[in-house]
Amino acid sequence: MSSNLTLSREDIVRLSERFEGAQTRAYAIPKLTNEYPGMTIADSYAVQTQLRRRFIEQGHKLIGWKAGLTSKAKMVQMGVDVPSIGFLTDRMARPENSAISVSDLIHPRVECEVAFVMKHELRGPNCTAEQVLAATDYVLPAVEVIDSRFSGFKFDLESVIADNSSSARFVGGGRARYVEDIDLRTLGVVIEINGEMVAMGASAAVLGHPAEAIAMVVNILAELGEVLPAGSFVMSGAITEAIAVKPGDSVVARFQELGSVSMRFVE
Ligand code: 0L1
Ligand code: MG
Repeated sequence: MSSNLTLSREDIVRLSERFEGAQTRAYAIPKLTNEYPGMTIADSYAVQTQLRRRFIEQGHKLIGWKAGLTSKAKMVQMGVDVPSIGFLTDRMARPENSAISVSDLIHPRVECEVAFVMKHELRGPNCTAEQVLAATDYVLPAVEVIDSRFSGFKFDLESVIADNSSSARFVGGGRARYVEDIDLRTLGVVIEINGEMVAMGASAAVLGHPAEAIAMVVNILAELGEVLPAGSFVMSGAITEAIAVKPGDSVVARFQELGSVSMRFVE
């Protein structure tokens, strides 16, 4: 991937600083392609990698990864046609049933996802869904709170990957299950806000099977020269479109076989 770089080292460092500012102080910025119309996906991952290094240097712990834009509903909603990945740190995790502040977010949205916890390391290229299932310790339900740093949630694939695929917060919970005990392809999901059902879907919406999304994460990591370590927490991508939330909202994501995950949003 590095052979397709068009940004200089200085540009990559400067852009990672721009995202660090926008993410930690919650302000919106224009999409990167306004300034760099020729930038490539390799450039985007180089900025994301630099941002990850900056956070790790500051003491954040890398705990896993996420697949983004893995369902048709998400791709249509955001106007892109290729999935992406992003990194997850301990600072993004929130406990189940907690109050999540939106004062340090710009325009949060929630997504229901199946999360995988790995018992073995995986390395690409050519990682398959079967290899993912064999390397999985257990799965659990999760809600991702995404927050694009781009004004109006408007971006293209190059810009959003550099913004760590809109990663902001996540909540894992419900009931952990072994993959051999459930059919991961046919899990139904309903998301309720303030007691009202706002979206529903089935897990096959995620690239046909959520394990395919984890294989995609492993194969993109290989292009970045990285592996997925044992113990990683990996979210496979939204099953429905993302739903905007505001202070006062109570969210319950109900997953067939995996239980529910709840949280509320406060100022
Ligand atoms: O987790 C996701 O699918 C988000 C990927 C980035 C696109 C977005 O912000 O909706
Ligand atoms: Mg997501």
